[in-house]
Amino acid sequence: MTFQHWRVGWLAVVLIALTPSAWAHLGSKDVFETVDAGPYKLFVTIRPPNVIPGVATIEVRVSGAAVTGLQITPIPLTGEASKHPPSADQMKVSAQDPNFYRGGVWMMQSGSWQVRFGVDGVAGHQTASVPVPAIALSTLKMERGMGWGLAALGVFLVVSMAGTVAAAVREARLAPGVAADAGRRQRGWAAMAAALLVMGLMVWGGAKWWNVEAATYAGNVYQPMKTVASLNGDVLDLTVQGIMRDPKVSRVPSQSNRDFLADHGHLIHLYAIREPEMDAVFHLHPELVGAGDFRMSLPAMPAGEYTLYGDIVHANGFPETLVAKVNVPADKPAQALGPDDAEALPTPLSKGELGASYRLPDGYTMIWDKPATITATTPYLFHFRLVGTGGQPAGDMRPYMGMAGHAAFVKTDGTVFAHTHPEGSAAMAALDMANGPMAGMSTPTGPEVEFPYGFPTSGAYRIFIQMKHGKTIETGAFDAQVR
Ligand SMILES: [Cu+2]
Repeated sequence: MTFQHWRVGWLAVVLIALTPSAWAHLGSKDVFETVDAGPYKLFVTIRPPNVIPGVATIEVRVSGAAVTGLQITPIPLTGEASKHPPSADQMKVSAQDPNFYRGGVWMMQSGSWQVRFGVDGVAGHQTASVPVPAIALSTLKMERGMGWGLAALGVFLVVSMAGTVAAAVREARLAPGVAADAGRRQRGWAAMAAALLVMGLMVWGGAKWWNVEAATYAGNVYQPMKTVASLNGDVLDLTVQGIMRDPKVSRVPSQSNRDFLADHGHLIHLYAIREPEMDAVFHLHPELVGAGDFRMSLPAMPAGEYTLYGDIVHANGFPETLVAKVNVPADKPAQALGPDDAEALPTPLSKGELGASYRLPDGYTMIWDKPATITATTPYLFHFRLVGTGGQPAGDMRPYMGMAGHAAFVKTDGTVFAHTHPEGSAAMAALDMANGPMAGMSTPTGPEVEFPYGFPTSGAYRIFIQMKHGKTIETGAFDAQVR
């Protein structure tokens, strides 16, 4: 009985320790992606597990050429194992909707993965891949009240078990109503002492075992690389510390600060957002000047405290969002904005919610065809349009850093930051590795852009959307209340 209870107790502790948080893209782990497999179009949602090994759940909405079947296979994004995919699993088509498929794949190890989709239909067999970073995310500290509660329960179990053992030795063979003699009572006390000793050893052993398990698990939990920002005159310096892990001990790959891949033309994409009002946003591209050292001269910025969100991609395709803070003084010298850099100064959060149309400084307007309600974890294709000064659709649309648009979904409490593209939320460099170079690059076909995305949690978000016409990079800002 005691053993069973202890097992339940340990299980509770394990479950608490494994409660999730999230990472690359900050706080937004699910992958939302639109990919083409030949003439088949897939809108893919992958929800990676919070613990590894674990099951990633996958949903696909198909369009384009008619599809008759879908298969999924998890494969590492790089390395020898990426060339030897295991056998594929069939996805299940929805009974209600013939264009909706569901499935799941086991992710056995942390790291940079892809899910390969095999599509059968009128256009024969085609494939496409979506990168998935899979990592054990965090251990949460047990709440103090819960800890005391479990400890009290444990003490109660030990004491009552010792009492039960003592009573059994003392009275089990007595007839009802007969009192135990001195010898039996003495043996009862001895049995209680022995039971306490045995259970004490069990608790001690259990704690020791648990500490070893917990330490191993902590070594296997992903942490973002520590990033420190400093400002010297107008020069911003970002120092990134790598995390090296022993592959024999840790199941999480090392995070090097010297293996960054260029992602749509830059080694880092940095959003600087003034907190807490989110009324100034800059999309910047510092240069790598040394190992883990990014630097740039900042443009004119309103003074204040900024949160910096820097997206980088490791050589194995694993993306990471680096987070740092910097205080910009009022008298900071300033440089002009770089050719790929952009800014916006929307009204402060406290001045009320931004509407679905955003007036840009040059008289253009960006419009969000906003859903009536937005719910957390639901995949959406968010649609934005650019109209000119006379209300006509904007002309002369250009790709902005190789894409029809860039989006940043930022929760106002700072717990979520996701920089995404019309292809989806996977890093472009990883998408290229999965599908071949330039597979994902979208060129604007008109003054509109769509972003597949699902908000991870309910609450207030501010969304920054960027599109380019002529030489002008427009940054629109929108607010969303997510249920
Ligand atoms: Cu981008």
